[in-house]
Amino acid sequence: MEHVDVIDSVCTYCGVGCDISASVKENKIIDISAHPEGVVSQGNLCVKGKYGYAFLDAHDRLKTPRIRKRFLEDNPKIYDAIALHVKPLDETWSEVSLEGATTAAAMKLQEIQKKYGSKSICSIGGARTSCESSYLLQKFTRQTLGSPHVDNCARICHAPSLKGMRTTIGEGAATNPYNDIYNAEFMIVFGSNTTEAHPIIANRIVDVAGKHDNLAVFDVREITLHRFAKYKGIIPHEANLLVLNMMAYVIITEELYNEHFLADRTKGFESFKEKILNDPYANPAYFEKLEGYESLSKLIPKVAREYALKKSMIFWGLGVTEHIDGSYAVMAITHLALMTGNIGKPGAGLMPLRGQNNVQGACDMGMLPYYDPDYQTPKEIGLMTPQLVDEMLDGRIKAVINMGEDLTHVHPNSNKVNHALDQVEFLMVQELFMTDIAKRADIVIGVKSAYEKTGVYVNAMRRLHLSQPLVTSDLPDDWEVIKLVENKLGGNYTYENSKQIWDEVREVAYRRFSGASYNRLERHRIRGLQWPVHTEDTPILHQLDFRTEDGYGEFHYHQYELRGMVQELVEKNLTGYYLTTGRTLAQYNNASQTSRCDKLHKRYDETVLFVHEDDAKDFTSDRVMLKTAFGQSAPISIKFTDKIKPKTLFCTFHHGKAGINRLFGDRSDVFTLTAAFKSIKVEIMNDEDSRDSF
Ligand SMILES: Nc1nc2c(c(=O)[nH]1)N[C@H]1C(S)=C(S)[C@@H](COP(=O)(O)OP(=O)(O)OC[C@H]3O[C@@H](n4cnc5c(=O)[nH]c(N)nc54)[C@H](O)[C@@H]3O)O[C@H]1N2
Ligand SMILES: Nc1nc2c(c(=O)[nH]1)N[C@H]1C(S)=C(S)[C@@H](COP(=O)(O)OP(=O)(O)OC[C@H]3O[C@@H](n4cnc5c(=O)[nH]c(N)nc54)[C@H](O)[C@@H]3O)O[C@H]1N2
Ligand code: SF4
Ligand SMILES: [Mo]
Repeated sequence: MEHVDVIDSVCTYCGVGCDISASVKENKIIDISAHPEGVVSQGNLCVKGKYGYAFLDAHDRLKTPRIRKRFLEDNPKIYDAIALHVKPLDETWSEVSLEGATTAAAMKLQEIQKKYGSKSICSIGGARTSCESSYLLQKFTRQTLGSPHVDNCARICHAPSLKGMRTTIGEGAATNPYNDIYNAEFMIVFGSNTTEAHPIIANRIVDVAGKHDNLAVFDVREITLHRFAKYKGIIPHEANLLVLNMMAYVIITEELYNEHFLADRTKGFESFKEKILNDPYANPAYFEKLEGYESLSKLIPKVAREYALKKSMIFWGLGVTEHIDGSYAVMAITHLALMTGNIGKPGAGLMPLRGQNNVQGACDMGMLPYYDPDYQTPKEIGLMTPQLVDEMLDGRIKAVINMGEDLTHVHPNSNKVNHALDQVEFLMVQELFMTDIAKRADIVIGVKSAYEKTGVYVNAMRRLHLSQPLVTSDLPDDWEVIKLVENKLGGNYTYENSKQIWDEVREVAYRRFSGASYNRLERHRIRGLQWPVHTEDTPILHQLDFRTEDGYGEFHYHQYELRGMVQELVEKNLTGYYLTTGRTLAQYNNASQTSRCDKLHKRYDETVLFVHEDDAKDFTSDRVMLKTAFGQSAPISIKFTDKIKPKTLFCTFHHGKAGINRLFGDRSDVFTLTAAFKSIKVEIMNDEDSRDSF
């Protein structure tokens, strides 16, 4: 019988961080299933965990580094230096050895640094790779290149959760373990399509809601979780802060708050109370004026009451963060927990459902312009990605290092991002595939995926997982590429493996990671360790004090600002269509990995626009193009449904071909510049030609 190895590791996709067991034969994965004792997966994986490994052997996997021919022509000195390493590939690209690629990168970075200064260079990415690689990229950028400009994908994702939670309770991470769902008496899910985006967490929520009928769901459309909810909230676009302040209003006017908790653990409540009571939008009766949403005026108080009187958890997603008031809405969520004492104990707490396998880790590692590792203040604060894009347009950013973030596909205002990248002199991309951004690069270096390397990943409940290789690969790890470039810039990195980098992380970021040695992570692979990890780990945060300077939780009131759909509804003038964008189960973000796994791709191989049946009259062709002042999508097909409200539309952004992100401008969260991907008014352009062709 041929030998099959069974290797335990962690799923490479979403922030749930499921524990997997892979069966491997002759260096090929033949099966992935849930680890039988998996604390996170609990014996189940979603389709991405189960079938999402075929990308490893995709025929177009980036195996050899590439260098743009045009770049070689424009940089004859560099060409001379690496000529022996270069082999023409096609019209656009030459293949080059790793040695040659990193020499070219180092020479170009040095040239740009000399000519335009250190701050003309930036690094973006790192939420899909290991902590070790994220850590090293920010260290290299800050220390070796001397630029403060580092950022990661949290920018367009949960950066408002970090901001909102740091401001009110001093720590921007989930407070409790997923299994506390079983200890909760009441749950609110706000703007998170949990069954699609965090399915193995959703399993728990559905389980408990089925038994105890204790779930409230707020979304702008009907999602699967609504089926299991006692309170089925469907709210207008961009009304989160409105609804959340209303919940605070109910808790205050009905005196449902926890006086002891407020007195012992918080400050600023009296002034917050005063402001909420004088807030013209905070009375839930406001919804009586909004046609189609009247029932919310009764539903919101009911939810507020149960939340306040029970041991409750709140889960949220991008439906909260990807708006202009995302950070404020997160503060409004934490206010609810502070008022009711639903934090710092089992079965309660605040659960921002972070997205990528290591976006929590990338932030912890300091891949943010305003935080060094361990959320320390950096010597100099750098710019956020949207500001960097503006700097590229203005000619001040000249070089971009990109480690797995498909900027031109997933950031808003794709036309603008593309123009900005036209202006830079050097773009280097570390990737698994020739993604949209990789196609624009001067140098592209194929790297190991998570299933081919060792490293630490931090999931959405702060759980560290030491991922180990399922198969071997000759490709470099991300950190090895950085090390090579650093050495060629005259540096002194001597790391020989990821463990050596991690040991440095444990010293630099000791507040969270000092006790999390590889050895311990290995020994506790099943149970897992949640940061901060010292002698013990910390499954529940804030039990004694908040992590603000003086330990008190703080209130930061902000009034809802009338705009968009709510304004049109209140003025009885709802015109045009509001689009919201999001996810589907089988595809993952830019789909670079999932679209290369047949079993996943065939479940969702093109972008579909969901339209309410009553709006059919405006959709006269089989496909439509969407248009805004910033750009136009490709023609996309339509599906009529009663799951969304009239005049609202929903589609995904996974397939770059559809060009959905051309529609978005620079509208973004006031603090973190997180794109307002969750609501944009669009024009519909029927594609009359499409009737014949499809
Ligand atoms: N299958 C799959 N899973 C994923 C990903 C993936 O691409 N595919 N990506 C991962 C990543 S990076 C992330 S960040 C997470 C994201 O996970 P989620 O946060 O669940 O992501 P979305 O589907 O983008 O949006 C969530 C919901 O917000 C709702 N919404 C839109 N506007 C509003 C609003 O104004 N108010 C409210 N209350 N709701 C609103 C949408 O209708 C949608 O149902 O998923 C992770 N998991
Ligand atoms: N319209 C709209 N746009 C959105 C969103 C939305 O809701 N609506 N959501 C936004 C959100 S929340 C996010 S997080 C972004 C996600 O967008 P991206 O960050 O671009 O997507 P990912 O698929 O998470 O990862 C990016 C790339 O990392 C590569 N990769 C995987 N593993 C590794 C590795 O180990 N090393 C390296 N170097 N590369 C690797 C993958 O091949 C992939 O191309 O999209 C955003 N864009
Ligand atoms: S829920 Fe997330 S971590 Fe778990 S198997 Fe699915 S994609 Fe992987
Ligand atoms: Mo995300």
